[in-house]
Amino acid sequence: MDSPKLPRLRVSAETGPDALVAFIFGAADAVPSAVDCALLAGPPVEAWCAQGDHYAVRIVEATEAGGDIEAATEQAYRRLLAETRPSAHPYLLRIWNYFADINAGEGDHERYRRFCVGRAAAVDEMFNQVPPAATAIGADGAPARLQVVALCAKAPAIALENPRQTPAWRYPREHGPVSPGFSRGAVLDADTATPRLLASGTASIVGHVSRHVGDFAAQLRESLDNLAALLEQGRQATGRGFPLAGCESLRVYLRRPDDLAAAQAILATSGIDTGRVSYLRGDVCRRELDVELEGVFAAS
Ligand code: 3EB
Repeated sequence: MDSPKLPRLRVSAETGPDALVAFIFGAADAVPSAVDCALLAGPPVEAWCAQGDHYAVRIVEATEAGGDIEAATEQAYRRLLAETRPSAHPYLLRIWNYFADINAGEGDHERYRRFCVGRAAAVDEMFNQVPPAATAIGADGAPARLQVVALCAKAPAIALENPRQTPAWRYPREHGPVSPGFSRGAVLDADTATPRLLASGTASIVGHVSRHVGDFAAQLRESLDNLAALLEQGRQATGRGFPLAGCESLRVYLRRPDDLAAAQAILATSGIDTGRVSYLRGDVCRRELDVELEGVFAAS
């Protein structure tokens, strides 16, 4: 879908006493680092404070030569690691990946699966030991542009898995030649008064199987159930509760903009403050799935 008039997601990071990681939906032409994902509805600013100079946001973009998403991904991740590891913020906690036509190509040639191969080829042992929380979404920007946004830190986060879901790094062969390298979530600042749980892209997958194919509402409800189970894991790992009501921001990626009203109706009864929800046009990396959630949750 081409939607040049819709605002785009912008990422900015500031450090200092009021340290802030801010994701701002702004006009694409005004913002060089705008993410190629159109905002369909919701607040134009997503911002959450992070501790002092503990965090840094790094943005890497790569251009696909001849449509080779695997090579572009490997190049982007090599650059990301080369910049991140020797820096003052060597730990990768959370990564957002955006590129076009994520579901194009058949079988192991599907572009998302090639992306997974390129990522796996570039990352190091430190990455694989505790894979970052992540999102990988098909966006509507330049056809040959891969955008990788990484939240980096001075220390590791607590990585979370979801008991309702097979760890992505253990997905069986049927989902691609290389298992995706990401964790289901990460808890930041666990030892402070204000921990935050970052949920990875969360879809209608139970075990490793896509559920409710063709039923948007059921997919969204299943995704919310997965999110609730992840938040419970955060509580068990830290002793702090992470209720849905503590949601500071939720992104809902919709394959079809026509599903917006149905999504809003379901989110209205979820316990999440609807004023915190942004709806974005994006393709889930499994073609049979129509919706994916991700979010930031404060401890109660
Ligand atoms: C899934 O659960 C859905 O490859 O980095 C979600 C979040 C998904 C991150 C990634 C993929 C990624 O398998 C897809």
